[in-house]
Amino acid sequence: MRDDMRTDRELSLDFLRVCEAAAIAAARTMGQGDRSYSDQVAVEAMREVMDTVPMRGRVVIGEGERDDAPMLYIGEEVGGGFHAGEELAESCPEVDIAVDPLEGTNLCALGANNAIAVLAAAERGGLLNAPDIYMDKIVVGPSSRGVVDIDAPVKDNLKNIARRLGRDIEDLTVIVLDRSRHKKLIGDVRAAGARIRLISDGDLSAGISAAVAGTNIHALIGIGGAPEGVITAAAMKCLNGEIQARLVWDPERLGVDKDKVPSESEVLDRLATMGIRDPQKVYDTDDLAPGKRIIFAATGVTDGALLKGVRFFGAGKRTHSMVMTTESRHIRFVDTLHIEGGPDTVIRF
Ligand code: VTB
Repeated sequence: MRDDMRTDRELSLDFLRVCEAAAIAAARTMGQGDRSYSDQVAVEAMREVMDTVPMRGRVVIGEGERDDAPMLYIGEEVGGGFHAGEELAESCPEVDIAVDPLEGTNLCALGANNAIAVLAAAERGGLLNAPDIYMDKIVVGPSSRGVVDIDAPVKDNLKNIARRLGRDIEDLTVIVLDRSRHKKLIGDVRAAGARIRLISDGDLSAGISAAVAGTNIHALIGIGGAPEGVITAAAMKCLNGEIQARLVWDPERLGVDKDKVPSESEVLDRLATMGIRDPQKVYDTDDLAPGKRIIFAATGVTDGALLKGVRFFGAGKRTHSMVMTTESRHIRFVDTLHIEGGPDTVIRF
């Protein structure tokens, strides 16, 4: 990297501001019961602050294709570097960005736990350009790295995780999205003896919790979105965790009617145009986030296992975030007071 370029550490603090803005906007709509409105305000806030970041960013995972998404669409160029003069632009790093301005739109709309605003960034090509289809995932923390296999029976994986953590399977908690497609998985986890936390939404923040000791979450297993799998992988690179994943489009496995999901030929065509030659491939952390220089930032929207939700007080707001980079090896939990009141504003610890 050139000396005059913004360092990843500096950029990470810029991305922190981006996530904070999205989280604050979404949190204002908490409990209103309108998930698309919550999402929309998060997207708008994220997009606005993104342009103040001195970079030449390109969205690789975003709100969808250009035609359907007015903002943060895949391929959109974001960042102040595009508005700067040529000389200044040169000093703005080129980065690929994966955003989820509001992960858990339903959670926010209902005021339920674990909604977050999140993004990951890397050097060009550092994040897989994943299709917006389903993905089967298993996510574990550093202690269990290398002992799980997405194709192994659930019981074997749980046995290995328990051994690594020096406990019994009965002492493990696994997070699973509460969906009919997970009937067999849930049965297998129960039969193995582990405890389960069924969640209504939000497998990205759940995956991150699995990689942080002390959350009492030891694994995330099951089928969620592929784009979120890439962002999870970026977090795993910073947290030394592991994700294994495989794309899924078979309606039977998804437990949905054929007409609810794109047909196999449509999916395969789409994957081919995206350069994915082996649709059955098992992706590991490095396949999903091959970047050498990854930045990850997330801010709590509603209260969660790792992050507190946004709090509003008369003279401002308070946000709780995590920011990390593979370069600096710092995991920062950031508690920010955004003061809007005058000089008499009381700052509370
Ligand atoms: C949601 C969401 C997850 O996957 O479940 C979605 O809550 C896909 O599943 O956080 P459904 O279509 O069954 O809701 C995630 O978005 C991310 O992986």
